[in-house]
Amino acid sequence: MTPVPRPTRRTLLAASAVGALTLAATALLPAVQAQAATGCAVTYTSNEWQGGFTATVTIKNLGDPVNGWTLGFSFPTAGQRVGQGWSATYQQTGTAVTARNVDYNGVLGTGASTSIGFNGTWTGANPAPTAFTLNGTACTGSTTPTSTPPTSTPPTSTPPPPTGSTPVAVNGQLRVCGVNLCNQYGRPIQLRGMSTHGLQWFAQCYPDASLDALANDWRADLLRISMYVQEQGYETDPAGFTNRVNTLVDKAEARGMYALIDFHTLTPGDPMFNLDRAKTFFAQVSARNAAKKNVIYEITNEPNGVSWSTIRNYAEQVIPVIRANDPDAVVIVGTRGWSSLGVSEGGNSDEIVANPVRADNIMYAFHFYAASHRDNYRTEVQRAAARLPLFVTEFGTVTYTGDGAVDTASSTAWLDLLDRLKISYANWTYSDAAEGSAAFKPGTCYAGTFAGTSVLTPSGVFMRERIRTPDNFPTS
Ligand code: IDC
Repeated sequence: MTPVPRPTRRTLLAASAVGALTLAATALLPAVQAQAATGCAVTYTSNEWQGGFTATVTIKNLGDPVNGWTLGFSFPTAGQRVGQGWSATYQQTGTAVTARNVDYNGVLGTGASTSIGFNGTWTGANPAPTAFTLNGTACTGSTTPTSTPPTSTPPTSTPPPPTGSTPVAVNGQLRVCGVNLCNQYGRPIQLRGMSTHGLQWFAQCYPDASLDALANDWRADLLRISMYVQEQGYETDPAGFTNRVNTLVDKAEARGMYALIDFHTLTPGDPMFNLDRAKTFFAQVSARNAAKKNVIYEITNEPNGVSWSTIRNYAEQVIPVIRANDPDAVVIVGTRGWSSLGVSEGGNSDEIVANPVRADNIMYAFHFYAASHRDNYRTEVQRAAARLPLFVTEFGTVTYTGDGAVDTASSTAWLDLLDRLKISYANWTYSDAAEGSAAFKPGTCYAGTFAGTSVLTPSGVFMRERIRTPDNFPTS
């Protein structure tokens, strides 16, 4: 019998340096014992930089179901400290750390997994922790598969022909391919749809009848779910807003539409202000919606007054939280100057090309308001689109205030450009707000009829005409 090679400490550290490290049988025991072990298995992934790191820990329960758990582990060096965490409550004494479940992830059935994470600091070296335990039982199990394919690997077999005709039935799980958004057949597509207004103000605009009209009368591909964080939004009731978002994800899915989950930061413009909230929110929605094919994550709406490097740092902390639960979902990152690729603050997309977010399967947001943003913005989008995957997650036919008259010429120029470049878009807003950007006349939502043109504003009429033209999704 060929002896199983025993991994050395050095290979363990080398694996740690490239990112994902599976602590199977704490990687130091012969493989045969790892297979025999039960209890739990832990995967520890860390992204580190000088002095700091973000860790993601996936816990798999291989034993009896538990209701409430404590994960224990030890840092190999005294210089490693847990800082801000999410999806668990952390305590550290010396090098020993415990992480206790929070209320939504305490139940772990046999074979179930959950992901938690934290930001930490280190001095000297930052090796992966050892001696993981779950409720006191050593986690010597193996997390399978041990060779998870990278998220950008194209499907190895051609998917079968679609069995339905909705956008999600035809296109399936999306992924970024080059500078495009591609469908399950690996072909570039454009999604066209509408954004909700702030859920805290316009919940009455999204009953079933409204989503039926969006799917069947407007024939939209996409619903952007705009969850403000401030302005009486998420921060006032995290569980309530998370539920509202999930409900709309389900309603979009039931009608075959994609759902873009918009963490609608706006003021303050520094996404870092909401970093902890973002981690908590995205840990929950990505765990809950991981199996769905229709979910796209937009991690920050419109960063403003901050550098690209700050936005990038935010993205590189939030994306791993999503990936830990939903590894194949597309994630969209906001850009500098209210998602203008930097243009509204005197920059351009070169800063992103020079320092892209270090993650696969991501796109960059571009926003415009047609009556305010014209040729110089269009020129930059056309230039950037050759180098970066772009998604217009929000735009208006009016001025950037969200009000005023439709600028038909500029809106048409914009949408013709986006169609030609196959850049997906969502229009602000599918609501009856008393402002020019709203698609419905004031009072429509409480009246409860959404289909047809009689309930629409000029912006609504214009957008419905653009969106309801036939899609052209390749299926082979
Ligand atoms: C606007 C709404 C308006 C609301 C305001 C408050 O239309 O009713 O009072 O937000 O925050 C954006 C933002 C989006 C803005 C929109 C129009 O993403 O939240 O909505 N806009 O001003 N960026 C550029 C324009």
